[in-house]
Amino acid sequence: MALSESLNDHERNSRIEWRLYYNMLVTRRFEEALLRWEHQGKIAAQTFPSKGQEAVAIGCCLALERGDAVIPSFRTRGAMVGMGVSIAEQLREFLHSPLAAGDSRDAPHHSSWPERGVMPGSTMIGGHLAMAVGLALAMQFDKQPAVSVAFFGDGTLGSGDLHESMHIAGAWGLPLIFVCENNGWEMSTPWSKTRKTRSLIPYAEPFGFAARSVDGNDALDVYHSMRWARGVALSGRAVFLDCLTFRSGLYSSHFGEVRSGIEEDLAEAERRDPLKRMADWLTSHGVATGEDLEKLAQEEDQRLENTFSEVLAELK
Ligand SMILES: Cc1ncc(C[n+]2csc(CCOP(=O)(O)OP(=O)(O)O)c2C)c(N)n1
Ligand SMILES: [Mg+2]
Repeated sequence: MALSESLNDHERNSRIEWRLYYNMLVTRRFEEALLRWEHQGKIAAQTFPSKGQEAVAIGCCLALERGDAVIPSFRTRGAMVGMGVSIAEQLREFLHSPLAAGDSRDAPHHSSWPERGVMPGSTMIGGHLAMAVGLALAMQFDKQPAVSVAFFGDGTLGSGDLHESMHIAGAWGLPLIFVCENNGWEMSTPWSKTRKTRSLIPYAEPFGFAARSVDGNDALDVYHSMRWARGVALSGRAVFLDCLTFRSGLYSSHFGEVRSGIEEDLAEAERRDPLKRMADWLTSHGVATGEDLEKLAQEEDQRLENTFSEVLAELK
């Protein structure tokens, strides 16, 4: 008998490694479906695929606790998934269902579910960071055992909002965690054209942030780093997690790929793919077989199509 057969569903579903894998899978298949549906003319809003970067959002959000709040970047779809917002709820935003949160007036990549800890983002790069600082200040005032988390891409370094936000959060020791989705690109501009170091830690530490370099393609490293960050932030020091990763997909479904000479980087990203690595962990530790994972992906695709039909029916 394969080891995986000796684990019942409850034992498997309660394992953090399984939950990390499953949430990353949902994020990837959902974004692939969004691209497909857009090409088929079934939805109109654009998608900013996080392919290759899913471990950052999922590893962080699964490490959080009730009462914590996150503000996703325009590319952090996984934060919505990881905070427990269902696919139906997210699809309602794309399809303008009458049941959509906030009347679906927001772009679907900035939709929010405050009661679930998902706060509205901003299309202005860096525009959400001061709001995350404000949330952290409110948590500190109210003596809540909670943290405020903001995700942003490394292209945000050029935004004054990042520096102003780090300045005040560092000085006041707010329960704030900044998570950089450091993929080395700012749209189609490589990092070396816009800053001195690939890492953003040298920019964060002088503001008083505790900082850690994270393998953003390793969901377990991200998860444990966020557990550490949460403890530090609650003890009175803001934290910067510099998650090194690579964007394997397009900038967005409306904006074609113009990064030339990235073939080797793409091949390396494929080898270090976060889902593949977590799948290897699960199979090598006897938590699942390759067939289990294949079946799971097929079921997930079917569930997505069913959910699309259900949400579409709400419009009639
Ligand atoms: C204030 C502001 N300036 C410029 C833009 C246009 N813009 C959209 S995304 C982006 C760069 C994003 O870089 P990064 O956050 O690293 O995202 P990546 O493409 O790597 O995921 C820019 C300049 C914007 N949205 N807001
Ligand atoms: Mg980037």
